[in-house]
Amino acid sequence: MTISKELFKEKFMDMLTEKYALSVEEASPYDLYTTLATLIRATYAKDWGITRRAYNTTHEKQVYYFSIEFLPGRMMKSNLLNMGWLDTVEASLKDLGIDLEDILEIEPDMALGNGGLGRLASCFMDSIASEGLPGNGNGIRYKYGLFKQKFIDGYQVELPNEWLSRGNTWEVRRDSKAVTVKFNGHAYLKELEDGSLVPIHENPTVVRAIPYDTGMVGYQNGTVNTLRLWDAEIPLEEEINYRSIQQRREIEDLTSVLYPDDSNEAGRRLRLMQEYFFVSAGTQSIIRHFKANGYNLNNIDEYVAIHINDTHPAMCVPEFMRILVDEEQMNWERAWALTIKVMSYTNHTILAEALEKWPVEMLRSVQPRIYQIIEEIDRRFVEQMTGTIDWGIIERTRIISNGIVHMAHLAIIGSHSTNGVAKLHSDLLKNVVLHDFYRLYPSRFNNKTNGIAERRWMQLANPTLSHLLDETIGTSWRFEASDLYLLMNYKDDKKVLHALAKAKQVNKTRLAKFIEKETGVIVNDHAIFDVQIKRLHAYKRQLLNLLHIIKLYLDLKEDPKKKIQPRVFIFGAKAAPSYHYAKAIIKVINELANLINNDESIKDQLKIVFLENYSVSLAEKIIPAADVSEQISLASKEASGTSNMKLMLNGAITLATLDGANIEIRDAVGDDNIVIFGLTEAEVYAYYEQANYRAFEYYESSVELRKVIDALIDGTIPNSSQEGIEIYDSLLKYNDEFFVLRDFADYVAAQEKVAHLYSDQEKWLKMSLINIANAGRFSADDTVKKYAEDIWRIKPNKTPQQVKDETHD
Ligand code: H2P
Repeated sequence: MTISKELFKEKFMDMLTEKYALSVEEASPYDLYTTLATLIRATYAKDWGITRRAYNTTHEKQVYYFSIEFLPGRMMKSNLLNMGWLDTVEASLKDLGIDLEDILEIEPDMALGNGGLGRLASCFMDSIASEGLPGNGNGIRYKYGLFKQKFIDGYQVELPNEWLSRGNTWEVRRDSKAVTVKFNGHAYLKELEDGSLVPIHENPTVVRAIPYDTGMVGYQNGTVNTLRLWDAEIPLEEEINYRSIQQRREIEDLTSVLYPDDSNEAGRRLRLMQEYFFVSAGTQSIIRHFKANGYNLNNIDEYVAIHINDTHPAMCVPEFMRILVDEEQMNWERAWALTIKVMSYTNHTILAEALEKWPVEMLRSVQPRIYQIIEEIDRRFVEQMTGTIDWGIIERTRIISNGIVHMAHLAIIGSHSTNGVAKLHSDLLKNVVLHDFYRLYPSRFNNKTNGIAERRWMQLANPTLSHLLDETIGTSWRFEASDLYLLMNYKDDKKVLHALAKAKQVNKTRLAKFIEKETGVIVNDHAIFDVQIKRLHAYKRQLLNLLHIIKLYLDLKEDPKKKIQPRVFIFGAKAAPSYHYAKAIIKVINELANLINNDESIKDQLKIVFLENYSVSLAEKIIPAADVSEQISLASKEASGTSNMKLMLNGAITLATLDGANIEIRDAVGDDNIVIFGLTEAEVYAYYEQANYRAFEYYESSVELRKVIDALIDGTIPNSSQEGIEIYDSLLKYNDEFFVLRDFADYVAAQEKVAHLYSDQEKWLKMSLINIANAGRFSADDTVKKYAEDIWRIKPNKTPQQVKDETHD
């Protein structure tokens, strides 16, 4: 799909005239953006059609990745890169007096996700297409996506993120593919004259689900897959049943926001409805598609794989059963065997939030027929297991117990594969969290360590370093991330190390300018850029980072002559709207930032920057400029992490606990090229077993720590006494759930080591190079290939060129 400059310019100007009747000089940046977006879409649309037809004609098995979150960020630059157009377009626009970067900034982030879970889904979409694998995404087209974060007086304030307000060029509404989804009402089995039973769902609320499809363009291979996101509407023939604004609003609300407030019953119910909505719409459309194309549902498992990304889409299991049994009149046993073969499930965290549980009453009222099917699955499970194993195990693994429906149990029992997302996490699932299930189904458990789309996190985000890599090791790494390893040949090459330093500096200076523009804070761009970017959560321990900064501040105040390795601490994080404690941490970080950044005596030695509204686009700006990657969760709690991989790829040195994929990063780079500290997972579990952690003892026995903790409540940090007390209490009164005090001294020592290492620039640069060179193993391309081979059993389709040759399309 290459294009010459001349042809591009001609097409671009024609499109501008066609769309707006404007010349380049007259057009606003927004006009230019939509013109370019329209042209891009029109260009890949042909391959999109070819890809779809190829999947239909070759009858290759396809995977459908069901996820309540997708976090693609901006699409324009990624599409240009993957089409092979990026350089030509950039140069052509320059000829026309347009800076591509200005146009790219117009695009709102497609932020239909929260953190790692949704971003992983989007990296996978990119990689699945880039590997030419037949794969589709299935999710919800949230009108507002994740909230827009503002800081007002240091507090997080959530504003609606109106990403669709000016339309979305990438999506195609497909009215002809709409399906209906039923909620509420009453379900029962009616006995017919011949004695057979038929399921009846009386008085349901009927909602029309409309798909909006977005092309997922593969990397220079002509494959364009589909991300299908569902919107809810009132069906025309049902309008009479939706007379009040209130009733209409309920339907609108279904796809309004990601994660409705779950601190109240109405919010939780809405969330459950959202889950059934996209599960039912997606599953129905898959089966309809395969039926329409003449497939036999009796061996649907040879054509379809459905992936349940975390427990949110776990109702795929009963919905698939409902369609096969109720609508297609298949017998239960056959349908169940097929369901298990079709479904697979990924667990993304051992925290309770991932193991969703719904009260029986709520599930029954939201979808009574689905509840009946779950009950039947549960009944058969208990029946099948009785007598073969301990009753205790059955009690702990069954789907419905004590009035609660356990969605993870449903996903495991109803699928052939359960995987964790890093080695340690998968081991914990097998040995601890899901151990009972592992005893029942050992062969279903496996590990798939997460990966990242190196295209976005290096080629798009870091052109400076990308060019240096091209000059040093050639361009093959752009296609095959493992070729980054070629860089190892230069680990002692002073010229390359120097060029690496220069590239990092360019990125740091750029970020410093951005920081000044956004926050007014002027940072020293020769300081260590120390970065922690991820959801704000107690287990991720932004608090540990905060306490260390307080320590540095107190040290400098105590001894004004003290010199430290200058640092800029950079944070990016959103707290869930009802997560009070996380918001308190944000407030205290912001107040400390205010204090330190305005303290003349501190000068350039210390700065804190908490950038608002952390997002994929913001991450693309921060990551290339990072020196230090903070991966400091309590060991065992971070399933994998993926910012650790992105930062490593961009040459940051990881400062980490032995948690999640940090362990695999350590294995990849070796102990000398990472800074490890803190409790191990085994030590954490030993504390749990012996119940002998006493946070107070750490406070009591360390003068240094005491000073730091007291600073939270003694007025040192202004305007945050309430929040300071809350955090203080979490540590001392409630015994510090995430062992922050236990790891503090170790963390301080590790940070001192970082400062020391940084002072020897040559050594630091070599470490940085070794990190970049070894980041290839975390390519999502490889991760999806493993999913494809081991779990989904799908193969890359014919190349579009082969298809073109055969079909003369
Ligand atoms: C979660 C886990 C991460 C993991 C990611 C993708 C839920 O993301 O906590 O450890 O890497 O899924 O598997 P996050 O915390 O960023 O929302």
